[in-house]
Amino acid sequence: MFTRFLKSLFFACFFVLLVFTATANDGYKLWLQYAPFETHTEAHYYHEYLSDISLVGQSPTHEVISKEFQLATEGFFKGSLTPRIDSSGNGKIWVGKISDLPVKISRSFKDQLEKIGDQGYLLLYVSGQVIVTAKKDVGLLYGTFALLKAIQTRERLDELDRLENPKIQTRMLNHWDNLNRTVERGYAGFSIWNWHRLPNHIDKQYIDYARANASLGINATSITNVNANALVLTPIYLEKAAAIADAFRPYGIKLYLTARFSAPMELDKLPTADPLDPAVQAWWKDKAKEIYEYIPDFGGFVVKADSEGQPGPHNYGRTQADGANLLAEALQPFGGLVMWRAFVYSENTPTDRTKQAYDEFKPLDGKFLDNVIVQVKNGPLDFQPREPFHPLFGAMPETPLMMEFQITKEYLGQDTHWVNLASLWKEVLQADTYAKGQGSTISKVLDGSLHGYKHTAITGVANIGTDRNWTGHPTAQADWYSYGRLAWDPHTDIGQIAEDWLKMTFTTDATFVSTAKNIMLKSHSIAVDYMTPLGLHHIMARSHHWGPGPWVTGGRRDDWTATYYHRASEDGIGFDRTSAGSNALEQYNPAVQKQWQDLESTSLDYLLWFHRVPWDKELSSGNTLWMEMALRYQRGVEGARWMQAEWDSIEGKIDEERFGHIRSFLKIQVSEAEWWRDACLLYFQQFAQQPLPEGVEAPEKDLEYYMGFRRFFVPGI
Ligand code: BDP
Repeated sequence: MFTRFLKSLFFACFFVLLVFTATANDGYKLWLQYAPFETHTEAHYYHEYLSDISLVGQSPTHEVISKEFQLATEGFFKGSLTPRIDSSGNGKIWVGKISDLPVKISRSFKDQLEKIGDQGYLLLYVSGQVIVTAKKDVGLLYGTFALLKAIQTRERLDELDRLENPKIQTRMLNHWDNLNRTVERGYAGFSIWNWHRLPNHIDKQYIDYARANASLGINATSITNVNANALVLTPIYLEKAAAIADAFRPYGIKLYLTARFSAPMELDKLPTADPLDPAVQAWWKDKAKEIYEYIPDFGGFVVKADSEGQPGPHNYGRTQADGANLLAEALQPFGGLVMWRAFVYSENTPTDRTKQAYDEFKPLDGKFLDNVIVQVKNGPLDFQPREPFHPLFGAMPETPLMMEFQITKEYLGQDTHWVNLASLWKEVLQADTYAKGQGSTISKVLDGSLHGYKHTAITGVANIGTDRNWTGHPTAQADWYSYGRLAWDPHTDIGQIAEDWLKMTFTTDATFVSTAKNIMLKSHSIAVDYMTPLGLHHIMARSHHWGPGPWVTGGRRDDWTATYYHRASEDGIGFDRTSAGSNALEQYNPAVQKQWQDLESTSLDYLLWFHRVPWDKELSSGNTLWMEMALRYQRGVEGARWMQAEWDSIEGKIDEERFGHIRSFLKIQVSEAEWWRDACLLYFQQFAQQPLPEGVEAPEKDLEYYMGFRRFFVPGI
């Protein structure tokens, strides 16, 4: 009786507290808000579990788990509940390794338990207890986050029965962060790695970064720019890197560094960096040994070589395999991996740039040591708003390939546009390479099931910086989140991901969730429409890539201009990549070629990527090319306005701070969408020589204005 009274008093106080607490939210807590329950029923229901937790076993990861439960409970109950966490084994929530499970459970659930891999976990409701179990500590951590997610998204706990193993072994972030804390293509402030204060100061942000990643199962991070500085391989920096690695270890995150190919020359004055030179080989072996003395579980190297001015094996007439194997041999005794990027293209534009990586790597299939993974961008050019998938994904059965996605939005509106990248990634992951007949999707290449790769991995170029909310645009947190979920399982439904993210980050309010989810799922095609419809690509402003620049031409190299890619003239527009043109199409499986070789049947989404098309050509939509282009640009602008109106319609459902932040960015997005439409249509109209079709708004300014538009200090370069 008395306990019931105390309990009621507790909930009464809890809700009074809730009502009188300010709701300002700067977004720092990401999707780990652990926001207070919104109804009595919810609070009652979860209270029973969260007040009584058994955590069996001891390790640094167990400590992390215990802290996370405390943090979550504090959030859910506004600090009015401190969970009892003991090791008695009687808690309503029971967390512990399989080896610690009571015999009764391990016997009854033997089959399920045997299916749990090294990084997997099982969430199970048995006889009044929620069991979180795993083979290894890291699985317990992932399982704990999965349970907390179930609570955040208001799942019933007495129905839990979820066995999860990640589909891809290494799920990574690549930071393009320089040692001076600038971030290449970073739009959310400076680098979070404060090298100057390391190794002695471990910033709280590193820990929160590790928590956020662990909550998604991200288990690797490369913290330095691919345009690498050899200094990071010197003792001064290795000591600092080791401090970060120590901080991340309990969260199951391994540290990688980028390796500059010419490091032996720069750091120790060797006369060459030739991969076949014995002194160079010895240098890398010593260097690897030294690194492992600092970081015993060092993940390995990420390498950009022979690309955009970075040194590499080409400097010595050697192949990419020679280069990768040099580093792989050095790391091999310690179990390290080399992630060798396929983003290699010549300084002189000898052929269509989109063909060069395939030409270079395909003949090397099977020639890499078995601790090398070749890291391939999703498309053959460079993270454009929409590209066909990279042909290498259908061509390397003997060499493990990993995916490189770009989470930062270099070409997609940077920090101020709301573009849900999961849609773009899903398009790529589902694409069929036909490498082993129909159904040979990129997901299956990546998860190793298609070719039986020994190593499987995926990476995303991080969008994280020192901005209080980590990612600049509050909705760019969703890209980090979605990337992590797809890395864990590339087959995950992106609608579900969006829904989970919204509920965990903002509120479970049904109207809010369905409206915002709808915006998210449409946002990518809207951005493609107002930036690069119909397969247009690389028409952004020079160098910083912010805003339109279809007129960009001349300069040091052709394949860094817009005119090289769109080739607009009075006869038409588009890059012919069929056999009549650069024949890049030939790098795909014949079944894929079939989809794109014929102008008439090519999806309009890729039309100008593969074909050169006269302005008056009537397309499958019934419109001429010019009309279709103009209407798509217009549709994109209307889409952005629609996003704005939809967002306005859910005002009041979440805190004013994040609502207002997104609202102001949507205003920028709409005006930049108009800018894109007007600039591109005015520019292309010179060649099409036709009026704008009905329904397309007249541009506000003339072409000269857009071409002369001046920008200062655009971030990210
Ligand atoms: C391009 C970026 C450049 C990167 C390069 C890369 O513009 O800053 O260094 O990719 O991936 O998209 O190496």
